[in-house]
Parts: sequence; structure tokens; C-alpha cells
Amino acid sequence: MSDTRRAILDALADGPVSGTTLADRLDVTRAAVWKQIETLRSEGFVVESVDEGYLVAEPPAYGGLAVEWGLDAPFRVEYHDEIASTNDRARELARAGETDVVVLADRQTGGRGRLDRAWDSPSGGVWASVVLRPTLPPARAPLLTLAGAVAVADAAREAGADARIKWPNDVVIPESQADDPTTERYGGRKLAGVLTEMQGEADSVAWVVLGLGINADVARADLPAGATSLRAAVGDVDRRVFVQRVLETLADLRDDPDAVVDRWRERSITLGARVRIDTARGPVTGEALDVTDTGALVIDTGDGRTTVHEGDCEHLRSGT
Ligand code: BT5
Repeated sequence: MSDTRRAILDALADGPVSGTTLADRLDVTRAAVWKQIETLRSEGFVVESVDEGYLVAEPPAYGGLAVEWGLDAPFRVEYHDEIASTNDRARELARAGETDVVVLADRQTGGRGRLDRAWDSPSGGVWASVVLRPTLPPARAPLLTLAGAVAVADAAREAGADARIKWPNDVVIPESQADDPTTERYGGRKLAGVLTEMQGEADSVAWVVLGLGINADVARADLPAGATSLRAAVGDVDRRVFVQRVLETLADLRDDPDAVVDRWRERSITLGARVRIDTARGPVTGEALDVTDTGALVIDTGDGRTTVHEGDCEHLRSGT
């Protein structure tokens, strides 16, 4: 998007403003302002001409400019109706030196989970990848994954869902097995996942791509077994506002990494649960006690405490 268009959007966010004022403020001609207003209209903004000047009566329902409109976070949004994987596109942008940009898509044809697993990404979901250049040491970079999960869980809770976080990166909605015998995994149905990819040296992180996959306005029938969506839990949400909330929380947390772990603990469904973590070096079973300040899980195995840094987490029924 052109800088002028973004500047006009920011100026209009505070109410009606005249073409002359806009032209003066942005140091462009009135004709250039008018051209940008026409472009906004063609992209779905309802811009009215009132006595005081231009007024945005309504933003488009969804899209890049729609999400940027009124967004209280310093991100640019690149929107695609369809893309293979927002993480792949975000990596390209990161390698090209960009930062604070979000790649957002309505559907993905090659969405990826961890370990190259497929991630189902039908139309109506929120498939987003955020390019960040944090000042964190690499060992603390996993905190961003936790921050992503907190941001998604909080936005889902604001939308009315009882969203909780399963270590390390799943946002789930608890559901008792008795109520729903099709629930495959004890510990809830998966609403969202986070895929973090990064590049750096031993002592510094060059960039992080934080991929967020959230089943928003999607039917449960279009998702794998064990998954759920906001539509199934609380009905369709305003995706524009939902994405804004996620990005705003993320921006707050990346500026305050020390707050991440406490926020994560408050939302966790894993702490206190009996879990099995399948790590690259084999399974670890026990009671999940805590997370460290780098996001690792501390487990009481019965033979002492151990700390796991990666793996798939399964919640077990007590006594198994
Ligand atoms: C994750 O992997 O949970 C990370 C998912 C990240 C997806 C986002 S979407 C935007 C960005 N662009 C991408 O290409 N990816 C990111 P993992 O923990 O490995 O879970 C993957 C497993 O979840 C799969 O093997 C399925 O069992 C299950 N799964 C697949 N699609 C799902 C969905 N839409 N909802 C819930 N579970 C799903």
C-alpha cells in the first residue's frame, strides 16, 4: 500500500477531515488526495463527503486495509484471498529485510504445521504470519510462540469462547468427553496453532516469523477430527476486529517479554495436568508443574523434575 493511502487512512480514523487539510498535512496535491480516496472506495471503504470533509462511514468487512483501519499496533498488512502458506510469504519478506508486516490470507492451499505436517486452512479462517525482528537472545525467542498463543487465546475469550492454552502452542476449547464422545483428545479441541520460524546467529535473532492459524468462521466439518472453530463455539466473529485484537496484544507482549509467561500461566490448561510429551528423544510422562522463563515445560516424572523444550503434548486422564 502506498504511504499516502496509509497516512490518509490514519488521518480519517480520527473523524471527518477536509481534502485541503489532508493535502497540506501530507504535502500532496488535492487531486492526489482525491485519487487515494477513490482507491479506498474501490477497495470497499464507504467514504462519505460531509460538510467537514471526508468521513469513513464503514470500512470493508475484511482485508489488508480493513485490518489496518483503526489498528492500534504498528503493523502493515498484506492480504491474499488465497496463498500457499502465509509463513512462506512472510519468510520471503523477512529475508528481504522487512519487519512488522503481517501476511494474512482467507485460505491457504499449502498451510504447514510443525514438523512439516499439513495444516487445513479453509476459507473463513484467520491464517496470519507476522514478521518480527526482536531484540531477544535466541534462547528467549520461544517466548514469542507463547505470546502468539496468549494473543489468540485472549482474542478468542473476548469473542466469548472459553479458550485455553495447551503447551506449547495450541489454543484449545475444553470439552468434556462425556458431553461429546467424538472428542479425540483429552484436553480439549484445537482452535488454533502457532508455527514459529526464525533465522539468527548464536547470540542474536535476525528475524522471526510467527504463524498463527485460527479456525474462525469455519464449519467443524471442514476441519480435522479433534479440531473446533469459533463458529462452532460462539458463532461467526468479526474477523477484522478479531485480527486487530490479536495483533494489538502481540505488539504489547513483544514490547514486554517479561509479562508473557505470567499471562501464559493464567490461560494454561496444561499446568497441573498429567501429560505425556513426545520429544525427539522419546516420551516424558508426569505432572506439568510450570513453564520456565524461556517457555520450557517443567515436569515431575515421579523420579524427579525434568525440563522439556520441544515436543507434542498429550493430556492424560489422571491415573494413567
Ligand atoms: C501447529 O502445528 O499447530 C501450527 C499450525 C500453524 C498454522 C499457521 S496458519 C498461518 C501460518 N502459515 C502456515 O503455513 N502455517 C501457519 P502442529 O502442532 O504440528 O499441529 C498440526 C496438526 O494439527 C496436524 O497434524 C493435524 O493433526 C492438526 N490440524 C491440521 N489442521 C488443523 C486445523 N485447521 N485445526 C486444528 N487442527 C489441525
